[in-house]
Amino acid sequence: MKEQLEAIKQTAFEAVKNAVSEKEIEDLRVKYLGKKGELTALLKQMGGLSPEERPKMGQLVNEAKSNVENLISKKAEELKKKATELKLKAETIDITMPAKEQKIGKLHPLNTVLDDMIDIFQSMGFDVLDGPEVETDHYNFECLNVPADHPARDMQDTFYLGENLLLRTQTSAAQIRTMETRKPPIRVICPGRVFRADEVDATHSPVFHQIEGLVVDKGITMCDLKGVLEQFAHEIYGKDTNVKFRPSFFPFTEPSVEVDVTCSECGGKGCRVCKGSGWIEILGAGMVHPNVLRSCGIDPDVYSGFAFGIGLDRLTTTRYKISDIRLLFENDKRFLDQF
Ligand code: 2NL
Repeated sequence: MKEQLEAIKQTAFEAVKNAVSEKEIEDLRVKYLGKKGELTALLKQMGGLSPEERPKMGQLVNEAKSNVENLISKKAEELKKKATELKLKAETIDITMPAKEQKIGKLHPLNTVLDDMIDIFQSMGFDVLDGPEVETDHYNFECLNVPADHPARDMQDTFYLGENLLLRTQTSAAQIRTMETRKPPIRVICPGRVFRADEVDATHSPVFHQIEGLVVDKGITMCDLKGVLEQFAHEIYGKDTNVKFRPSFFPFTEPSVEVDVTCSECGGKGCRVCKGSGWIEILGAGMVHPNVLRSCGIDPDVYSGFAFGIGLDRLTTTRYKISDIRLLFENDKRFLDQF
């Protein structure tokens, strides 16, 4: 029996020493120390021994059991540590690897130019207003002193949605509502989408964008109009840009002007962009017509004001040298990614 014990011990030690996985160690634990294990089986055979031999042998088997047990525990620990080390090594993160590029959205060029314009007017004390794109004939034309026989009212030029409903042709209506509800002093700009039944080509789109401005107070004169619009032109095009006020006509302003700036393409020499004139028209403006003030319940004998309308699309295409206005509305990602 002693030899048997010695043999089991030897093979057990050898097996534990050679084990390479945690699973293998667990199997050995069962094989030698489990309920049906080899060393346990030896203990069960002790009944056949003489009473003198029994305690001695019992001690030996128990010693062997605890030796094997210790060895197995140690080896198990060792293998577990090794496995963890391997796992950590395999999962190492290389922090020197370049990061994956995160694609983030950008502003549409129209919005970039609009934001600049809003900044300029806000710094001069203007509020920014919004209004509906579907308007009534009353707010879009009547209040603005546009007579019934004016070509703008023609079905050919305006998108009518019904007898009196239409897609606004300018953002003035939002300002008309302001004059009806706010008391002067009024200083507002209204940026927004406007619509005209134009033939579509490289410089005309049926949908485009406008910023209109309105100032009403006691004692507002043409000087205020010139000061504000010159300041605006200088902030957008730079201090060296010349600004020219040219007489013009709009039904809603009297007198009316159009404002030109030095062509930024040729510096005023004359080129394809300015059609040889050296000037680019950027906006229309004028002193608010007394009829318009009256239609909003403002007494033109007490108050006066000026208003202006700026096309956003052409400002954007000239700033970024975009050859066709339609590109602004197609939302082609390859185009938009350039800005
Ligand atoms: C242009 C001309 C203009 C206005 C718009 C306006 C608004 C009110 C009263 C009077 Cl509430 N006028 N707006 C005035 C003059 C010109 O736009 O060519 N825009 C691109």
